[in-house]
Amino acid sequence: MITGATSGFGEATARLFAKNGWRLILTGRRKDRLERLQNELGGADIVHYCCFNISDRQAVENAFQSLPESFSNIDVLLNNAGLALGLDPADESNLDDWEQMVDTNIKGLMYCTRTMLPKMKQRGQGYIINIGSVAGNWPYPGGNVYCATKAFVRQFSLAIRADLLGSGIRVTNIEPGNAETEFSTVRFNNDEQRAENVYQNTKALTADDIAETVYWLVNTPTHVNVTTMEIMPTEQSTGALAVYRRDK
Ligand code: NDP
Ligand code: 8X3
Repeated sequence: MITGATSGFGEATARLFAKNGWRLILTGRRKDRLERLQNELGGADIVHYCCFNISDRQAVENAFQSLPESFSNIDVLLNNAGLALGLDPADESNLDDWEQMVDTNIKGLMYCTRTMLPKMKQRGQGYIINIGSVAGNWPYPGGNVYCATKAFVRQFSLAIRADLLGSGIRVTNIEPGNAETEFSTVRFNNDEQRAENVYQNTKALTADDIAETVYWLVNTPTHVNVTTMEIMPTEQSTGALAVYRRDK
């Protein structure tokens, strides 16, 4: 099951897994894209899609409860749906944007995980792969709530691993750096020029890089649990700590 499969990492992962013979449950809000993917990747026997807003707890529960029998045993949950909105300093940020990031990146991921875990535990197997971010480790100006949501994803991943010890269920938090997807278009409210600038004159990660990472993780032996994986482009690094200097 891949949340946020209508673009970026989620879509690339869906394509790679379908190519390798997996059956998929794909989610997102854009039904036209889900329908198109279902048709492209082999039809309703191979791909089941659920169109819902992940921040709507009831909708998440309904989607899981109404899975067809043949799709009801989930081997891998890729908690990928998420977004950043804005890059303004904390005192100027839009509080609605903050709420939407919390509702999507934190609550949506919580709802999917909690709704799906009991069945995985009952089966004694499964894999939860969360998409965190370097932003959860390395705060930056304007990142404020987005960074904080991804720090949640990191700590939640580690903490549920502790709960699941002995269950046979694996948990990994992937923490990508700069990757060219629709991420910046969404962050900058469809300002394409501003989004393009993020990837200009630098070689960013691609969605396929993350898809291949997910595929590799899933194919490691079941006694191996990669706990966290931070992946940056070669052309990205951390910066120095900032020091404020007063005018003389
Ligand atoms: P995209 O914008 O390309 O994809 C985001 C996906 O999330 C879409 O499929 C979107 O589907 C889905 N989504 C967003 N909000 C909701 C919602 N409320 N309900 C259901 N689905 C939702 O970006 P990426 O592929 O880059 O992002 C995927 C994940 O990777 C996110 O969690 C992001 O924070 C993280 N990430 C991205 C990085 C980057 O630089 N690109 C780096 C590190 C982490 P739809 O709009 O159809 O609902
Ligand atoms: C996305 C990467 O650095 O824009 O999580 O926050 S960054």
